[in-house]
Amino acid sequence: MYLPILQIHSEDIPEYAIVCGDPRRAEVISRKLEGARELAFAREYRTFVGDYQGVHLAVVSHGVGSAGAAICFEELIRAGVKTLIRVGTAGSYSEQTPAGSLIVSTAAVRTDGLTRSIVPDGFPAVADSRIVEALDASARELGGVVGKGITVTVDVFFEGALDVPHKTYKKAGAIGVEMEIAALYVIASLRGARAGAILAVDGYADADLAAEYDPHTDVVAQAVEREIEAALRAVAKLADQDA
Ligand code: R1X
Repeated sequence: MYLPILQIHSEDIPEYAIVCGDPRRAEVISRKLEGARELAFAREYRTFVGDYQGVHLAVVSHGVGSAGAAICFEELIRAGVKTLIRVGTAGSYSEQTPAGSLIVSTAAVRTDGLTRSIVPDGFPAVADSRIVEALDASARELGGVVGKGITVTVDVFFEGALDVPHKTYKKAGAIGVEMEIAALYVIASLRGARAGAILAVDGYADADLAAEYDPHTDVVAQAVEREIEAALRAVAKLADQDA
């Protein structure tokens, strides 16, 4: 089967995939694989395949925002992917997870427009528990601060006339915010796949904690390195369980 947006063929796509927003990050991740091969680079969607500890997997970029990322998730699942792990960045709501920490997302608050258009209100966006466990264990093996909990998926990066109610989400127990996980978890549920996500914190989203936003620091780069390693180890653990 040909997937026209990603411009890939299902025959080339394995059951495991790591997805990330940034096409350049997909290339960085692919360099950790044995026999890595780029299959396509169409719009923001860049697809590699290769092996990690004997497990064949795809690494694919999905761009920024739920609507565009949803196309990537849908086509990957149509191509035969059954396990999707998002490796991304997030703003934190908590001083327990400052810039440079990792967050494993157990569920996402659906404030995005995409999932509102495909499932009813109240339908949950939840990670697969075995993926959460594998990501959490792998992240802890690597050291550094690791938080685990509910994240919020928003469509808004720069606020307009309306406020994004970060304080309310924080009060309700969410620990971070990003822009694609709700789409990932809902689409995985709809299409019978499993999904999880690990995020490198690049600053505080909470206005009371936030300094100037600078995601290009050493501490964030190191966290991105750790989350990539954690996601790859999680894929190896899951493949081992599946064998
Ligand atoms: O998910 C968010 C989005 O893809 C996190 O980083 C991007 C915006 O900077």
